[in-house]
Amino acid sequence: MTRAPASFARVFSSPLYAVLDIEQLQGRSSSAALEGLLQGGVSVVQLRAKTLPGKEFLELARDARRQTRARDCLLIINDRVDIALAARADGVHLGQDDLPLQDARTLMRTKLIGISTHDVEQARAAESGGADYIGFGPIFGTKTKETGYAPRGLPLLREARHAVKIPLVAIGGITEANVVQVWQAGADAAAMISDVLGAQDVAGKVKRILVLGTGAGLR
Ligand code: 3NM
Repeated sequence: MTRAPASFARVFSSPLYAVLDIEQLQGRSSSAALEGLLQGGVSVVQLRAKTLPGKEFLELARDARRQTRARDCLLIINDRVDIALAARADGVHLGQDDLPLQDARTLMRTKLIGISTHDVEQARAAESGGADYIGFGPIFGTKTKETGYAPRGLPLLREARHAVKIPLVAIGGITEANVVQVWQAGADAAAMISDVLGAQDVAGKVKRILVLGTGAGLR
C-alpha cells in the first residue's frame, strides 16, 4: 500500500487539526477565517463545505490552496476526492458512506486519506484498508454534526488508540477546556470546529491550544 510519508508525518506534527467548516464562519469570509487559523500557527486544515455545489466548493478549495501553500500548511478536503484532486490538495477526508477507501486510494495515489470512524471495528478496518489516519468520534457531545452515535468518551478513545497504529485524530465536542484530556487519552491530534471558529480571536485561540499541546508529557 502506497503512503505519503512526508506529508503524513507533517499532519501529525501538530496536536491541532483545524476544520474550516464554512457553515461556522460567524459572519467572516472563509479566507478571513482561514487567515486566522494560519496566523495562529495551524499546520493542517480540513476544508468542510457540506452544502456547497461542486463548482463553488472547488473555487473555495482553490483559494484555500493558495492561502495554505503560502504558509506551508497542509490542506485536506472533506468528502470529495474529485475536489481534492482538482484543487491539488494534500489529501481527502472520507466518511463511512463516502467513496470506499480502496477506490479513493486508486484515485488519490500517494496523497493522504483520512477515514472517519466511530468504533474500534471501523478504526481497524480503516487501518487495514490503507488509510493514512483515522478520525475517531464523537468524543463528547457536539451540535456541529448529527453523527448518529452517542458520545464515545475517553475510555473508548483509549481503546481505539490501542487498536490501531496509524495516527488518530479525535473529533467531536473538543474544546480548549477538554483538549488536554483528549491528548492524554492518546489522540495524536484533536480536530476542532466550533470552539475555534466560534472564538472572537481565532488566531489567539489557536495559539493558546498549540501552547497547551506543547505541554510536556501530554502526548
Ligand atoms: N465529525 P465540533 S463529530 C465533523 O464523530 C464531525 O465523526 C464527527 O465539531 C465524528 O468541534 C464532528 O464543533 C463535529 O464539535 C465536530
